[in-house]
Amino acid sequence: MLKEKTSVLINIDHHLGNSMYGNINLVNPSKSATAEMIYELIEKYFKDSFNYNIAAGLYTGILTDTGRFQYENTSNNVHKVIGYLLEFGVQPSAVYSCIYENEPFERFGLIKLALRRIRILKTGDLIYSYVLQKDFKKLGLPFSANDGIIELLRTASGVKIAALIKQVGDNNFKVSLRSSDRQCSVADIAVKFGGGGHRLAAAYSQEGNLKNIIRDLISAIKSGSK
Ligand SMILES: [Mn+2]
Repeated sequence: MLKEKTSVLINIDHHLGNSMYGNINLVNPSKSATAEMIYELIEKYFKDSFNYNIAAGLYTGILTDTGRFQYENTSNNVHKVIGYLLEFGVQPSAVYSCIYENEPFERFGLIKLALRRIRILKTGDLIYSYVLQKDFKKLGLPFSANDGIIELLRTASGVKIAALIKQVGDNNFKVSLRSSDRQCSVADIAVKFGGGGHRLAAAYSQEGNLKNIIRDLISAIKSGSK
């Protein structure tokens, strides 16, 4: 007799725009990080199995998903979770150095390109730049090498929105958005393009050429600020 194969897809996420694709959907945008939610599941059902490796993984997930504890949904609770994880011997300075001080030299080439391409709207509504597939190819870098560039753009003083446009296919781009202005929700902009995220950090994908992506982004921002 053939045994029927069954599987259950559990979707765990803290992002607002989650499409609820799982059989079970644990989606809670009030959480600081997806790893915080995973911590709570382990805490509830497998508390005895906590060890250094699990703690280090969850710590890393929380550190990166909160943007090093900078996003506005970074909560009192997530810091309590961090306190608990540290009891297992996780060393913040060692994890930090592993993740953020481990850059291959080629990555500076990518940052250099992104900085050179920066444009700022005169209105101060937007600073943006872009990275292309050929950049990654030329420098021998994985796509993830763009991590952090958007945060760099966001540090510009007096600019409301930062955008990094990333080519992911011949005619396909992913746009990451950050807002430095609490009144200005980049999730609202991302949703217009079928994406999602949080008020201060969101993303969407769009087909077209670079020119069109930039044009549509600027017009969405302009119509949003009216
Ligand atoms: Mn996140």
